[in-house]
Amino acid sequence: MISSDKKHIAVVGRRNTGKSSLVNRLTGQDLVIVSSTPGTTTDPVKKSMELLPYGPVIIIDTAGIDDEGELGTLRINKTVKILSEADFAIFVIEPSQKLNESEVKILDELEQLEIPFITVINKVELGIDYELLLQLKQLGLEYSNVSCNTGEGIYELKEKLSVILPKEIEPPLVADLVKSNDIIVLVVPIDLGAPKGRLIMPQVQTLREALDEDTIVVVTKDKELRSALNSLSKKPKLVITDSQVVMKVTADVPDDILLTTFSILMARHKGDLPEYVRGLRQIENLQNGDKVLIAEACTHHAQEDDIGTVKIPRWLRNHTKKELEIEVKSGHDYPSNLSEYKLIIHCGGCMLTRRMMQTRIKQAKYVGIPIVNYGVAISYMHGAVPRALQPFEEALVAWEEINSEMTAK
Ligand SMILES: Nc1nc2c(ncn2[C@@H]2O[C@H](COP(=O)(O)OP(=O)(O)OP(=O)(O)O)[C@@H](O)[C@H]2O)c(=O)[nH]1
Ligand code: SF4
Ligand SMILES: [Mg+2]
Repeated sequence: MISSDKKHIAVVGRRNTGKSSLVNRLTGQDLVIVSSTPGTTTDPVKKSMELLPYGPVIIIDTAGIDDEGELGTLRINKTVKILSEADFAIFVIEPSQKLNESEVKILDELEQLEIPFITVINKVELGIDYELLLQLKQLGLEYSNVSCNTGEGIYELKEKLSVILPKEIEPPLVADLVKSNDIIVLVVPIDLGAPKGRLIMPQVQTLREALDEDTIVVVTKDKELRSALNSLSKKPKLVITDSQVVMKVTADVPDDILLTTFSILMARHKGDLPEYVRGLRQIENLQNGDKVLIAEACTHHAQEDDIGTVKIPRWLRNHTKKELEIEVKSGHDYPSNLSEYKLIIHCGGCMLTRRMMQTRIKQAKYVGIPIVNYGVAISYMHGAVPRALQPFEEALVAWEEINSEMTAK
């Protein structure tokens, strides 16, 4: 399991409540620094751990949400950012006093971001304040009692976490599209832009998932695709290609064989495929002078370096025949002027968790900017839509919706 597939658990709370102590207790190791000085943890610290009986998770220690001064505000912002990308939160509080303003604020934040969480009263060997219990009851908050000093309640907390951690199954890449003994053909062009000596993550993950389903996987370059297809004794169930050669592959694969791209598989796995399909409508609405954002979620794009900076801008200009202002931004955050753009073309997000990708889609929706991803946009601009969407009912419905609107214009 790669780290972007593991659930991310953020440990949040006021300074000095014992967040770092709890991370050490949960991981069973002294991984992070604990001290009686408030503000010891300044930057989020991520640790991978096996939370038995749940499975592997990433646990994130954060800075206190009541940190002070200019630096403190920066740290709080970082904590909120971590929170927005977490799948679950552990809210650690002191036993001796009621929740203060910053704690009530973080509860609001959790609610707004729709992050499931558990409240943990630490240092319970010191005794719990009755007023606090009353307040938690009024807020309707359930809680667990622990003492990181004595170890009391830690085992029970782990057990509880295993039960309540989100088990929502992410949409698979291919598992639901195939069955045992089906033949699956993966088209992997090895050109100058391909990374040396290896395949990229979406290809490897798809291959693994297809093998797990007991399918027969044929991997070929685009150049050998025709002879690969001719050499098969039975019709393949599905052909999955790199987006960049989708036009050639569409021509080479007979119409009665299902075809899609790795990027479209990834769009469903991490993102929101129908939302991306609906975003295609905006490509046709772009006007001279419009700003388009090409968003890459990390700085190392494993595919061809120029896909975002050169190829997509070229294809988009050719397709729209408009003078567009196209900007490429890499990194974890969108630019602050997001609302100035008319369209976001997002990378596959292979290094992001589903939650992170969903947050980025939500941010785009919040400012009302249509979003598509590389794979869907590339297939569309190469005339491979709706063909490459055929395996996905919900994407076809979205396509029908916008296609009838676009043709009615
Ligand atoms: N009495 C008691 N003290 C504890 C317990 N857990 C942690 N502490 C103490 O509380 C202090 C703060 O612990 P940390 O784990 O550093 O707390 P933190 O929330 O990470 O603090 P910051 O990083 O500064 O926000 C330390 O002196 C710990 O020894 C506990 O269960 N009981
Ligand atoms: S997260 Fe985006 S930019 Fe980073 S490697 Fe994956 S597809 Fe490329
Ligand atoms: Mg700490």
